[in-house]
Amino acid sequence: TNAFWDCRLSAVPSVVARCPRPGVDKGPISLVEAGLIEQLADLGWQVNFDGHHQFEEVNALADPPIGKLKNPRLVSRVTESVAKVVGGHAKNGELPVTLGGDHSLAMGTISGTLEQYPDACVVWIDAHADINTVETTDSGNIHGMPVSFLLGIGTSVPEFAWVKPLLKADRLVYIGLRDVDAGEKRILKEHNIKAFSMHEVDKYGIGKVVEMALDHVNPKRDRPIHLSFDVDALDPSVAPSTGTPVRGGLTFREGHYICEEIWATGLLVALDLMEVNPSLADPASVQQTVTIGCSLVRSALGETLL
Ligand code: Z70
Ligand code: MN
Ligand code: MN
Ligand code: MN
Repeated sequence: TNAFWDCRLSAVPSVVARCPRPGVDKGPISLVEAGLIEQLADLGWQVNFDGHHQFEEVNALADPPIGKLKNPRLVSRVTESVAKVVGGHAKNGELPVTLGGDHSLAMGTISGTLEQYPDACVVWIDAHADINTVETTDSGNIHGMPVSFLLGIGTSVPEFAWVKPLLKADRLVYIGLRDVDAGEKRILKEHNIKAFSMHEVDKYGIGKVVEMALDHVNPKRDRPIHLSFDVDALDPSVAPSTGTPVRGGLTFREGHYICEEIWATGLLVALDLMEVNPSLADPASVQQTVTIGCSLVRSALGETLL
């Protein structure tokens, strides 16, 4: 899916939310409608919600593919604007929470974070590596490519010239991978990118995996952390309403454990919760996914079990 919703919360002291497509693709605004803002306020956050940001003028653009890339102008304009908004909130000392929507939005959110915190690291939770380049992409879906743009690998696309290659390969770590394209596997090896697939989660357990992941990107536990969480990292039985469900994913507790541990570092500076897509399932599945989306965000923002 290449629909865009970008519902943003910025917390510590404030939260903002936006949704670019009115009507049909309400998407992650469902988390806000389900009471996320009140839930965060109950956790003690001062929440600023600035309504839906609209991108109607971009949606109206003629946007033929550039090479294989689908909706390149739409994705570029929206993500660039997201980068500015997230960067602005980070600059104000707020913690931006972005609810998506297409994971290509992370090009914007991570650009915004790294602009303000150049030494930040990225913890990317996903079934997919989202690291295809113009050369390796089969689908042309830009949600399968944001990481390569942030790293500055592959042939650059003039339409995306605004994306600065601010992310270093050793400041990135993945957890949850299980659907990685052949070209992406090559890129991960070539750039020595640390990735914990579901195989490692099975082998070591989630506790050890999160510890090893943080030891890799944040050995002294002194770097700001951007957590980019794609709900499809969770098993489809846990979070069914997403564009590309892949079986064999994280359990409910494994997903929440990751969020709890990242929060416990005291280093979280930005959070994405992406690929929640309520248009793709029956009402009960949607409800389940939205509820879990809210509880993942709460866990990442300090909710504890005791
Ligand atoms: C595939 C591609 C992807 C999300 C699918 C899939 C990538 N590697 N990411 N769903 N969220 O199209 O590049
Ligand atoms: Mn998508
Ligand atoms: Mn993703
Ligand atoms: Mn994914």
